[in-house]
Amino acid sequence: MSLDLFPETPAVTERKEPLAPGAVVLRAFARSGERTLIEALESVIRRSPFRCMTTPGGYRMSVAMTNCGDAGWVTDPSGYRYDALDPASAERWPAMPQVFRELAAHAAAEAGFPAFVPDACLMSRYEPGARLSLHQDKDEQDLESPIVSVSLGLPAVFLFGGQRRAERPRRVPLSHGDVVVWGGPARLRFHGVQPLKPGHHPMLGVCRINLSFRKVR
Ligand code: MD6
Ligand code: FE
Repeated sequence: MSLDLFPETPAVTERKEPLAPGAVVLRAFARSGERTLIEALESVIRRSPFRCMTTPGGYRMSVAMTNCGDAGWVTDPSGYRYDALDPASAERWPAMPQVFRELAAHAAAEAGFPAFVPDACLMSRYEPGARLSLHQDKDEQDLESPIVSVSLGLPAVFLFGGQRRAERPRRVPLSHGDVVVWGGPARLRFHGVQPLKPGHHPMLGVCRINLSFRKVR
């Protein structure tokens, strides 16, 4: 019999959970670097703050977004696009912090996608009630590279669907520090986020933040 007098807290144990061919959840993967990650996040949003964008259909998104890296995803009544400039400042998006790039590359490698070099990080802030309806991430020229999606702050239910919108999605609870990677045969799967439940996170307060890394060009 082995006596484990000092078991690790389950919440900080890293584990890998397969979701589908080409898709995996890396539990607690971003926990060890959380402080530097949040400091880097704060420096980005000082220059390019979160803002609620408008969809081409004229709806104001409940999720507030910003970007860092060479290309930033924007939506406005004229459509969706990647743009090198932040429309709010007419300046380039903030550079992608090194800790962001390293985390994304390391997570992708862990998921079986070596040599991932993201050029865009789409940052999303969810307040209670905010949601993201089922969609595909398909505005990128490079569909060979995976999506690396980092969850911080309040927990959420991620919806991971199939290649068709009509396929019933799996409900995947995500907590602070969890990373989801999907690529290869899973790259164009539909996915979304259920309305955020109220709560308070000790580091980020009343919100969830998602970092979504891509290679756009
Ligand atoms: C998530 N986010 O927040 C998943 N997609 O867990 C996304 O799928 C996403 O945050 C496109 C743009 C921004 C996003
Ligand atoms: Fe997405």
